[in-house]
Amino acid sequence: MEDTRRIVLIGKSGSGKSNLANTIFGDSVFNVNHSSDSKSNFSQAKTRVMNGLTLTLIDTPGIYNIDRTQEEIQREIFSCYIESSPGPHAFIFVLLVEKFTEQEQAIVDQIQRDFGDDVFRYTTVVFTHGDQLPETMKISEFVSQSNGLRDLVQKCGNRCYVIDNKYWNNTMLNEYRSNRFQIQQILHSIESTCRQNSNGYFVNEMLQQVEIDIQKEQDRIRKSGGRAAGESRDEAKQIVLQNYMKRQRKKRFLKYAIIVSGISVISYILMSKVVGFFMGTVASEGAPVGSEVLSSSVVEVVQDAVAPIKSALDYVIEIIEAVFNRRTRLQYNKTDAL
Ligand SMILES: Nc1nc2c(ncn2[C@@H]2O[C@H](COP(=O)(O)OP(=O)(O)OP(=O)(O)O)[C@@H](O)[C@H]2O)c(=O)[nH]1
Ligand SMILES: [Mg+2]
Repeated sequence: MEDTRRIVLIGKSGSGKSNLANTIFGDSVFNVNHSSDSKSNFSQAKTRVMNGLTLTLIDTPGIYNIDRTQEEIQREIFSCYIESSPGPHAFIFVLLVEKFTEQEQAIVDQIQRDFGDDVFRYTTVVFTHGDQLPETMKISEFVSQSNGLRDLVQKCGNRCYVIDNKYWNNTMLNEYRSNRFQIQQILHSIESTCRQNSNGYFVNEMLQQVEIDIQKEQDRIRKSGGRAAGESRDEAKQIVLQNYMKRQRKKRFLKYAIIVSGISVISYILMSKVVGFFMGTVASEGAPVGSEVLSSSVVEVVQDAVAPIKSALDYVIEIIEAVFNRRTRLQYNKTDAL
């Protein structure tokens, strides 16, 4: 049986992921300077040996913050894949003991879309801010009070636990309200999830491709520099991430270039149409027209000119994006030997 476990902590910013990772390790390993502007952050992985098990925790930045663009989300998921490659054994979905709102539901739906339907078979739900839980209440009772939470926890095989990173570190009186007890339960639950999944880890097409890329890069580094396996893998991960960002930058540049050229073409055609209209009016009538007639005619000319140009440009952009996406995929399949 493999004695390594890779566990990804996921959830919105401020839910307590980094603190939970530190509570699990019993040490301040992850940076907990939570900031709403963690846009430049990538996933971070740290490894410790616990009870004979090599445990790697992957702390993600707030991937699903509402201010994230699709591009940022994709980049952060990619960095999470790199750190958890060849695939995580478990996900911990971190939520606060508070009302489960539409925002939380949207995050659950987005996780399913981004990682695939299978993700909940590998997920354990952990609530932070356990101090907010009424004194005599267990977390299962709290969950049962909300349809959204109940559905989520059911999808996750009823695996749900509660901790409090701030107040439950040294509690001796109440076993349930103690991090020590809850963390043990969480780790047991993750072990049984692994057994249920035949000791395998979560994998999807993207993760498979990321692992192939890392290994190719690692081979290249080893051949060129004779570095140790661990070192070359870390370096390979960095290079694969940089290559991904380069591709993203190229894609963004192309998109802006198309938009700017489109606007320039539209402006040019509009200007020539308007100038042509004035020249024609003056030539045929030999005198200036009334302002009302003039303004409605100009609007019509503009509408007539813009409609076909706009659809033509939409069509061109679609074709270019399709070609570009195909090229990027092909490039990606070639695993970027840059
Ligand atoms: N009272 C209490 N405060 C907590 C708990 N967990 C986290 N906090 C506080 O909540 C804030 C955010 O915690 P983080 O662990 O940085 O949250 P995060 O999910 O890693 O946030 P990002 O890194 O921005 O995604 C910090 O000020 C913590 O001190 C908890 O269980 N109880
Ligand atoms: Mg954090």
